[in-house]
Amino acid sequence: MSKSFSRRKLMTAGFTAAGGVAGLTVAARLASRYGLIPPDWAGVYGPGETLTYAAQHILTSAHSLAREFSRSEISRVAQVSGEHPQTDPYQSLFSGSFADWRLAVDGLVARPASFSLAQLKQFPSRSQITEHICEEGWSFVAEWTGVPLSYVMNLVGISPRAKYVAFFPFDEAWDSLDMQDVWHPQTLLAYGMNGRDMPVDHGAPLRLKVPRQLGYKSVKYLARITVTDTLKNFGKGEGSSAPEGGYSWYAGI
Ligand SMILES: Nc1nc2c(c(=O)[nH]1)N[C@H]1C(S)=C(S)[C@@H](COP(=O)(O)O)O[C@H]1N2
Ligand SMILES: [Mo]
Repeated sequence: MSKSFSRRKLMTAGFTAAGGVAGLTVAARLASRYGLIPPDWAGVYGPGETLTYAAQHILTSAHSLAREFSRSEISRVAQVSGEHPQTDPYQSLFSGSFADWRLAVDGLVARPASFSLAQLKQFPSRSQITEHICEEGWSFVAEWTGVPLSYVMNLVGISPRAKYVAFFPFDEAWDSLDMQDVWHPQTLLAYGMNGRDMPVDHGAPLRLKVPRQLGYKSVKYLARITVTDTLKNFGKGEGSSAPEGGYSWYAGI
């Protein structure tokens, strides 16, 4: 079946969905056939989440870029969401200026690895000035510097079975991305912000930066990254901690 035909069919299903639950069920079935089901599809808003995720994947290209800004547009104030982890092991790593901190990368990879901050800083870096948009309604523009996630994925050699990469911080706010966002050039493992090391409030020593999605996907205080073919066995099986708080796993903007 041609790609354009399946796209048209799915969009038609989207319009049908406006007509009610029957339409949503049809849309969900089509989305399943074309691999467009998000991991939190079974919740209260399940069919609706599927439509959002499917529509965005169909209507935006895998390579479309989030807007980048000029230096003069960097916000003077960068809001902070939440507190840095107050317990060990984070507290003692912080006391030691993160010299003993490591990023573990495991799961469906040929060469599981553990990277120090110094190692990550030696890899090719990218800087981008993008807008951080929180689901609570505030936003700011800042420059983030880091190593593209794709570079690290290539280094550890991920399996063709990989469907998602899950990100575990030192607090509870874990999340995951599908491969489209994993390979996206603006998806960074960021250790710098506005020309300095990542401030503690903003996720030191390393955070994820995903400018095509809402702020909560950009996990701060990273400890471990796991490559997987299913998210069913992590947390409540909904792909991230967000659905537990009523937010959707996919937060495209
Ligand atoms: N580990 C962790 N990552 C997190 C959060 C968190 O509480 N813990 N909050 C998220 C939310 S809701 C937002 S808006 C951004 C805030 O990033 P900032 O504090 O750098 O502005 O981080 C996201 N990443
Ligand atoms: Mo947020």
